[in-house]
Amino acid sequence: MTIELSRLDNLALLTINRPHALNALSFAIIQEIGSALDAVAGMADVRALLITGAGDKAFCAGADIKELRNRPLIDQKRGSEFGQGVFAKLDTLPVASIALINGYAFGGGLELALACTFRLASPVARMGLPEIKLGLIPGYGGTQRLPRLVGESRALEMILTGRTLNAAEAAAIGLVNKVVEGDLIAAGKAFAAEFAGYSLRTLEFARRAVQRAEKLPLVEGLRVEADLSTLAYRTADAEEGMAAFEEKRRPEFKDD
Ligand code: CO8
Repeated sequence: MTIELSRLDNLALLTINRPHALNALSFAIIQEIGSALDAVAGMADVRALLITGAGDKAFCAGADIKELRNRPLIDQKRGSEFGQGVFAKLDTLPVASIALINGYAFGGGLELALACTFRLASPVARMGLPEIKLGLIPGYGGTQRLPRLVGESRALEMILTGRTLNAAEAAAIGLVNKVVEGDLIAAGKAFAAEFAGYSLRTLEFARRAVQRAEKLPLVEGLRVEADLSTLAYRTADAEEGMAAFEEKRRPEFKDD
C-alpha cells in the first residue's frame, strides 16, 4: 500500500509513501486515498486529519505524468472526475483536514492540499500548478478551488504562468495558512489542538456554513447561516458551553 493511515492520539495521519517518484499520484494511489478517507470518516474518535508526503523532498509532485500519455479521451475525462470525486471527500469528511506541505506540491499534489480545510507549509515547500508547461490545465479541482482561496487574478497568474511559489509567497497570498519551522507533524498537531477540543458537531456546522459562502448569493448564504447557527444552538454542547461561561469553568463538550 502506498497510502499509509495511522493514528496520532485523537488525530488521523494520511501519508503518501512513494518518495522515489516524489509521491506522484497514480490512479491506484488516488483510489487508495479515497479508501483511506472513507476509513477516516468511519472513525468515531478522530477529531482531525493530517495529510503529508513521505521523504524530505515532496508533499506530492502531482498526477503521475507517466500514466497520462496515450489515453482515450473518455478515460482522461473519467480520470479527472474520479480524482475530483476523491478529493471532494475532504469537503464532506466529518472532521477538518490539514495538509502538511513538506516539500514540492505541484499539480494534483497542490490540488489535494487545496481540498483540505487548512494548509501548513515548511519553509522549503514549493507550490504551483505547472500543468500549462505540459500543455495541460489542472484537472483535479485546481481551477475551481484556487480562485476561491486566493482570488481570480492570482489564480490565473499561477495557472497561466505555471509559476512556482515558495512558502513565504504562498503564505502572503493566503494559499497556506502558516509557514512553520521544524517538525511539521508536531506543528500540524498543535494547529489541530486549537480547534479539536470543541464540539465536533458544531465544528461541522461552521465548516458547512463557510463552504456555502463562496457558492451562494449573500441573502441565501445568510439564510443558511441562520439555519445552521440555530441547529448549533439546539445542541447539548451549546447549552454546556454557555452554562460553563456563566459558571466561569471550562466547558466539557460531548459532541452532542
Ligand atoms: N509524475 C511521475 N513521476 C514524477 C513526477 C510526476 N508528476 N514528478 C516527479 N516524478 C519522478 C521523476 O520522473 C523522477 O523519477 P526517475 O528518478 O525515475 O526519473 C523522480 O520523481 C524524481 O524527480 P526529479 O528527478 O525530476 O526531481 P527534481 O528534484 O529534479 O525535480 C520537480 C522535482 C521539480 C518536482 C520535478 O520532478 C517536476 O517538475 N515534476 C513534475 C511536476 C508536475 O508537472 N506536476 C504536475 C503533473 S500534471 C497534474 O498533476 C495534472 C492533474 C490533473 C490530471 C487529470 C488526470 C486525469
